[in-house]
Amino acid sequence: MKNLNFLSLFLISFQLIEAASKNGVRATTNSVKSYKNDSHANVKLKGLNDLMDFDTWAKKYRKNYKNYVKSKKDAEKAFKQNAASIKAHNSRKTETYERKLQAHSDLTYEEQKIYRMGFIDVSESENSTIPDFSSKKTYTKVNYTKLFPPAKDQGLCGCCFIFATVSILEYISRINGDNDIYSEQDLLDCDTLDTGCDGGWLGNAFRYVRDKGISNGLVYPYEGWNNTCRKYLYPSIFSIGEVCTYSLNGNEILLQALIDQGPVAGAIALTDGFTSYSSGVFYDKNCSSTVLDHAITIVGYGTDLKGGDFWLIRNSWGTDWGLNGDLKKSFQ
Ligand SMILES: *[C@@H]1O[C@H](CO)[C@@H](O)[C@H](O)[C@H]1NC(C)=O
Ligand SMILES: *[C@@H]1O[C@H](CO)[C@@H](O)[C@H](O)[C@H]1NC(C)=O
Ligand SMILES: *[C@@H]1O[C@H](CO)[C@@H](O)[C@H](O)[C@H]1NC(C)=O
Ligand SMILES: *[C@@H]1O[C@H](CO)[C@@H](O)[C@H](O)[C@H]1NC(C)=O
Ligand SMILES: CC(=O)N[C@H]1CO[C@H](CO)[C@@H](O)[C@@H]1O
Repeated sequence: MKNLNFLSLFLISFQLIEAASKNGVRATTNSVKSYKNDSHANVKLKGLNDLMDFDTWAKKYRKNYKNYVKSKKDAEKAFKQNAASIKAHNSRKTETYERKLQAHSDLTYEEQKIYRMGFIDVSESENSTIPDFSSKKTYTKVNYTKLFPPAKDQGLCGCCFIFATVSILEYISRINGDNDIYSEQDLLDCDTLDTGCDGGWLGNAFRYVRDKGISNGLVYPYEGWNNTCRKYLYPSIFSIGEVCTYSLNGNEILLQALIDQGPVAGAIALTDGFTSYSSGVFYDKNCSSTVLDHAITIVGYGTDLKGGDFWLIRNSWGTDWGLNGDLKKSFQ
């Protein structure tokens, strides 16, 4: 079993949330976020646009409303509202990003918040003195995506914090030349510091890996709901040493962390626009608070002619979402 002696977990605060969603956010941490039969989560289709009607869309994503979180009628209603909102957004010349229909366009924004996020912000920052990023290197852009496997899909289970954690471990594996895939299901089933599909904290997930290690994702694959722990069947193949948590607030410190340290596990607030992001630089003027509810990985940054400076965000909603699973988020 490989053991890394030191791992810094950087947590950042993105100011990105709809004012209207503030009250709803916390409530979701107590609700059931798992659904056992998300057969649609891994459908991968490219080139879908926002002009499909419901039946065409449902067929393309192989939707089956016999065993789903809502009825077909309610799904169609939500779909139509989403499609209208996407169309209106995409027709506005002032927007710096485009939206599209996605595999979960039959969920309302409120339902997306129940089933698709799951970051519980315990506002812990054990290690308050941020390391001295003294390299003083500067680059106009950084893009670590080649050092990650393709974006994975959490399905209808609020365990984004596990995917963000595992993505950092898989990055470490790639810089070590191992190309391992690690098991989100291991943490989902066995990390009792967190609450599986009901959400959790990045720091706890990293601590689980420190204490118990993590299994091979190819032999203990993702199922999308909290099942019984089968760690005894699938022993750990990797673990980490020390876990440190820091809050990186501000663009400068995050830039330097990305250059000196590599990708950063963090969290953002989920907005309606985010759920249907397609391309361009995501900027949501409704964002005002520091309430965070969705864990992601910051895998780079760059500058776009139209949208300006952006962070490159790796999400855990599959490769069909966004830019092959990524989003460019404005520095603003
Ligand atoms: C999941 O859905 C499939 C197809 O609709 C169905 O055959 C299966 O019984 C469902 N499983 C559960 C656990 O509901
Ligand atoms: C981070 O904080 C933990 C808990 O207080 C401590 O054990 C650890 O030594 C600290 N690490 C660093 C690098 O400061
Ligand atoms: C990052 O790199 C990947 C793989 O090399 C590439 O496909 C992607 O377009 C890049 N993203 C950005 C924002 O530059
Ligand atoms: C921003 O908030 C306003 C008022 O709550 C709402 O009407 C609008 O749709 C929101 N914009 C986006 C992009 O979600
Ligand atoms: C991570 C997590 O929440 N695991 C739970 C999954 O469900 C079992 C059985 O209900 C719990 O014991 C685990 O704590």
